[in-house]
Order: sequence, then C-alpha cells, then structure tokens
Amino acid sequence: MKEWDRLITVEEMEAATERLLETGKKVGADSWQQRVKNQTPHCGFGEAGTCCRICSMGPCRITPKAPRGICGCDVHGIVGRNYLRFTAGGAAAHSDHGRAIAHTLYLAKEGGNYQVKDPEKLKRIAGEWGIETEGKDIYDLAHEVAETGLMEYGKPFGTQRFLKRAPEARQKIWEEQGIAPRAIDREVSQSLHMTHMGCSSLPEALIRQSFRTGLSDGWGGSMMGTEFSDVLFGTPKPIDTEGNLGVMEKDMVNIVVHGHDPSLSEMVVMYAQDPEMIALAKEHGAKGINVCGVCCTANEVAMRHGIPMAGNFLQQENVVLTGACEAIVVDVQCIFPALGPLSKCFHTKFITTSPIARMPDSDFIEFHEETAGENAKAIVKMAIENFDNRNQDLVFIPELKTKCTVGYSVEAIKKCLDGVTNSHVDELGTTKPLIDCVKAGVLRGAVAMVGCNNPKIRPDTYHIELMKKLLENDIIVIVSGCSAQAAAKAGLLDKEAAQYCGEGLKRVCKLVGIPPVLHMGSCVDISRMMILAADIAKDWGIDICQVPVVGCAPEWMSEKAVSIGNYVVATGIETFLGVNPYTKGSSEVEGLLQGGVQDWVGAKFVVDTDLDSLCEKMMACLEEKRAALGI
Ligand code: XCC
Ligand code: SF4
Repeated sequence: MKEWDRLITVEEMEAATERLLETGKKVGADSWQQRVKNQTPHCGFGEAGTCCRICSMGPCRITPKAPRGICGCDVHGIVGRNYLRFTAGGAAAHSDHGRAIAHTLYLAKEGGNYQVKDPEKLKRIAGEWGIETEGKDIYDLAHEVAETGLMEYGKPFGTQRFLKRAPEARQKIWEEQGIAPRAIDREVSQSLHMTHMGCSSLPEALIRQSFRTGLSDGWGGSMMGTEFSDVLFGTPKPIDTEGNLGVMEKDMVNIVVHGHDPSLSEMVVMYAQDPEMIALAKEHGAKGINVCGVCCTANEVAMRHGIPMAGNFLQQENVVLTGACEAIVVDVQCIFPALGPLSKCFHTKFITTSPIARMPDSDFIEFHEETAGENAKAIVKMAIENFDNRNQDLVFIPELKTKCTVGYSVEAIKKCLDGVTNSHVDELGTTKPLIDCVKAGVLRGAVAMVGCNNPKIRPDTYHIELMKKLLENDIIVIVSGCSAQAAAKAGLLDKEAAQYCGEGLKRVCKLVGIPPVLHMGSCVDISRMMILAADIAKDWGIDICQVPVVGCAPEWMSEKAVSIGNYVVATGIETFLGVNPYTKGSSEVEGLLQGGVQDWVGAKFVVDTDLDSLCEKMMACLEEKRAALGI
C-alpha cells in the first residue's frame, strides 16, 4: 500500500466539521447531521419506490397483501413511473440551466455585461448547426446560435442537433431503439404525461422514455449549457487554485457563491475584483474581498478564474458555521433551505437571486441578465457592509487547504496531449496518444467519477477511496460536480498526487504534466465527458460502448444524477452507483436497468453499496472491455 500522506483525510475533514458543529451548538443552529438522525429510519415504501401518489385515490403502497394500487397498477408500473418522474425532474433542472445560459448568450452584446469570449467555439457550433458564419458580426452570430439553441427546447420536429457529435454507430442505436431525443421540453413533458394516472405502466416503455429524456439532457440541454458557457465565459484551460474550507480568509470579506448558473457567479467574481469595491472593503476594516465557491458554481468559477473551492454539497453549512461568511449567494439547485435559518444564527446574509429558487429567511435580490452588473454590485456591497457585523468570537476557519489544478475541458486535454507527441493533427487536436497509452496497457482505462454527496454514505469516502484505488491500478480518473470537489478537498487534483499512482499512470502524468484526476467541471459538464468519449471512440474507430471507460456516481443524491445516469448508460458507458435509485421494489425495473438495457445500448447500471465490491466490479468491467478489444 502507498502512503497517501500528502492528502487531507476524511478523518481530518470530519474533525473540522465536529469543531464547526460545536460553534453551531453555541448559537443554536440546526445541522444536516442532526436532521438525518431525525429522519432515520426512512420510509421503506419510498426507498423501494413502491409508493404511488400520482392520483388522489391513493396514496397506494404495495405490499404482499396489497399487490396492486386501486387502479390496478402493479409494483413494476409504480416503480417504473417513479423512476421516470425522477429522471424528468433532473432533466428539467439541468436543461433549464442550459436554457438560461442560451438566453444569456442571446443577450450578449459588444461592451455589455455579457460578451463573447470564445468566438472560435461559437463559429464551430454554428458550423455544426449549418448556420452561415461568413462575414457575420460575431454578436449577430451569437444571437442566431442562441436562438437556434433555444428552439431545441420546443421544436416540433426532428431530434437534438448535438446527437451528430456521437459516432455513427451510436446514433444508429439511438434511432433503432427509439430513444433519440426530440425537443427537450417535449421529452420532459411526455415523461409527465406517460406517468399521469392511467397512462404507461409497462416498465420497458418507462425505461425507454427515461433514457430518451436523459439523452435530451446530456446531448441537449446540458451540452448547450456547457458549450454556451464556454462561448460566453471562455473555454476552460488548466489553472491553479486551492480547495477545502481553509480557502476562507479570516481578515477578508468572504463571499461564497453556490449553485450552478455561471451567469451570476461570473458577475460577482468580476465586481469583487473592482477597485472601488476593494477600497470599500478596506474602509470596513477588511484586507480585501475573497470569493470562494460551493457545489457546481465553485467548479465553474474555479475553472475559469482560479477561484478557490470551499467545498461540496454536504459542506455548504460548514461555510456558514465558520462564522466568517459575510454572504452566501445562491442561484439554483442543490441549495439547502437550511441555509436560511442557519445564516440567521450568524451575521451571514443568505442571498437568493433566482425566481426558480425562492427560500424563507433569505434576502432576495432578483438577478436579471439585463441588470446583471447592478445586481452583482449590490450583492458585493451588501457583503462588504456586513463585515461590520461579524462576531470575531465565533470565527473558526479549519486549517485545511490543498493545491489543485483544474480546467480540463476536452479542448484542454487534447492540447496537453498534443504537447507531448507533437501529433498536431488539426486545430481541434486528437485523443490518439491517450488511446495508444490504453492500447499499450500503460493505462488500463478511465473512470468518470461524478455526482453528489449523500448522508447515506460517509461523506466523500467513496469518492476519495475509489479514486485512490483506481489511480494505484493505472486507471485515470476524470471528475465533475461534487466528486471533483471531493478530489479537490483531499488533494487529488494536485499534480503531486501523481506519486501515488501505478507506474504507468505516474509516467503519463509526468510526461503530459497533468494531475492523475482531471477536473472537467460542473455537472452539466458531464456533457464534456460525453464528447471526450465520443471523440475517443471516433479516433479509435469503435463505438463508445467498446472503449474501456466507465461512469461512477458513488454518493449521488439528486434527480439530476438520475437523468445523468440514464444518458451515460444510453451513450454506452456502464455506470456504477453506490446508492440505489429507489427501484429495489421491482424485479422487472431492476432487471432492465441492471441487465436488460445492455441489449439496447451496450451498457447498464451496476448498483452496489459496498465500496470494495463496487470498485472491483468497475475494474473488472474495464478489463472485460480490454479483453473484448484484444488488448
Ligand atoms: Fe448538486 Fe451540481 Fe450533486 Fe453536487 S454533484 S450535489 S447535483 S452540485 Ni451535480
Ligand atoms: Fe393508486 Fe393508481 Fe392512483 Fe397510483 S395511480 S395513487 S396506484 S390509484
């Protein structure tokens, strides 16, 4: 065994949390740790997915004595419908985020709050979509591409434009299986229709629609979210930053950005760097302004500006518990309503900004693209003025801090690879050197580690322990979302972490100059992973399901994660889950998701709540794929 001595351990993080919870007790704060206790044990029907409340004859709960609901629906129909609704919720959230970004792109203008930072990428997308670029003003083009993107949500005919990015074999599978996604809103809406009382109760139909809806997210809404964010804010390139709670600064105004949509956080970051604002902070006795991030927003601003990452999902209360958070500014998704009452126990301002995420006990500053500058300035100012109210006696910032290199977009990864081999093929680069490493066995394969924290799993342990095991076995890891932040907090995004890898991966990291865990961004950026997998398959001349790559969401919790799981599997990538998606109650639904769908798309879900066996199964799957390729 290697000595993972440079890493911050889960035990150290837990000790820090314990200390923070003591502060919490002093001020009478509630915590998720306490609420988990209050909620345990969970409802068995809910956990198995066997409770139906989609009509008011119910709720109907399936037991051996009552095997059907009042309408006669059996357990498989109920579990399948619940699963599809779960998926639809996730796809709706992700894709609505994508829509907001498309809308921001539509409003971009020369000299405005939002500008086109990556015109090349914009032109490339226009080219893919058959939009004329010659002689067009870049902002006219931005409007046209944004409008075309917005139409992807509701167009009456055809399938998602980005599907063409997949290898042809994959596109054919989607067509033949009837899961090529049409307009995004249509898939979400059809999912709700199919699960209305008295519609679908056939597991196969419900799972197919789950896949199609998921695909409309991964290859539709999320992909637009990612691509348009790159156009507006720049395509990420490797950049150094820091992770874990120690990134908060004792003597500065701390503004924590949390949520998902970079339209808000980009502006907050910009105004926090404004000399006028810094001067104001100094007037209030602070040394300056420190912006740091939580959840996916952290990933977005870390990748583009090197803003430090304070933590992931289950650490969101901790940032307030430090007593040093002047404002926690949120947009949408994964925000604990608990932040309202918690912030009231401190001087912290809990600032909500989106009509989509309204919460009690918050200051609501509605954020509009048109007035983004003023809104952001007001937020930063509010935080600065609040520095006066900080109670220094309550301040405790754990001394946990790591070095991280983040920002590995597909473009950046290819560029790194190009640098080594001088194999510069075209402007977009190639994945061939990576493929050669995999073929030669220097790398055994890749794992895309994604998703959230969930109190059902000791926070971050599965993410971190799985990554360590994989690295030791020469398996490169790409990460996004809260998994990326687990890696950041531990120190796995540090290039120095290469020392812990197997010999092959260590060599690759040194040669290419990368950390062994590559930060690919936020959760919508799992679309980057899809593009990478597609490009590898195309460069290799095989379909995605043959590539030695698997997906893993060991601590997932959100509906979005289920939507993601569906599109990752439907893209042909075997997906390993450490938490069951409320399907235990139906042998038919489980049979399909964890077996039958293999015949549709060449991949399936593997659910295993045991860390070691989850890891072994992943590695075995990669080895099977290698064997099938004869490598
Ligand atoms: Fe949310 Fe995206 Fe999950 Fe983290 S990983 S808890 S979904 S912030 Ni998406
Ligand atoms: Fe019960 Fe059927 Fe109504 Fe569901 S749809 S609550 S199973 S009667």
